[in-house]
Amino acid sequence: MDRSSLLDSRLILALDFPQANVKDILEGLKGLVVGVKVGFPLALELGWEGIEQLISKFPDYYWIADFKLADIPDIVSHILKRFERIGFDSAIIHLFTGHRTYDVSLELIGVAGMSHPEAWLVRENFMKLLESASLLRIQGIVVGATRPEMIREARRKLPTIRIFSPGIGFQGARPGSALQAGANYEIVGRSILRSDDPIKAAEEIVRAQRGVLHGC
Ligand code: O7M
Repeated sequence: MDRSSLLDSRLILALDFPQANVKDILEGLKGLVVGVKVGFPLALELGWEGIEQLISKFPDYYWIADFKLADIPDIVSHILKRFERIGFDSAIIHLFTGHRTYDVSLELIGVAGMSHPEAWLVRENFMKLLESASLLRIQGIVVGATRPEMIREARRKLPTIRIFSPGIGFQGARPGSALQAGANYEIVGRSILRSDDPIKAAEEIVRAQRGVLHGC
């Protein structure tokens, strides 16, 4: 993503919980955050039109539709095309449903590893999910930052895929640690949005990331 080098940031904001000042926050984070991930909590609150308006007001962000799609290919394909029209740049899909190339310009990101301790079934099938990602020829995968050994394994198996890692801050992983293990982006929600000063919280994360990437 060009925006990432432009900002010298690998931070993706998980805009999970609707808050009144969401537009001010997005305005304030423009120089720090590469992309914004939205999912059901925000969609249920704002509706699809609300999300579409938000995307059109902040077109510079890399917008990720996180609805973790896992249906038959024709349905997934239909939803992806609709996401494209809403203005999303990418969408998150599950990888256990099989392989199919989708005729969309949206980038696809598959869930390969999850950050929460209860995700044992995902962990046990991690290698197969990586294989599924490879067969699908998708652009990115999600691997939890709380499992740096899984990030390292994913990086070894899929050297060119983009790795998105959630689990920083609130879930325990240190900012920059996923990048250190080989991820490309760190997804952060509550540590920024629940902070008294979201801009400062994001600045601190980006500073830690730069420390890892540039050794400063
Ligand atoms: O920083 P947090 O913990 O407030 O938010 C983390 C975000 O990452 C939140 O939006 C979760 O839905 C998401 N996430 C995980 O926390 N763990 C995972 O394993 C996967 C995801 C995710 O984004 O999947 C696409």
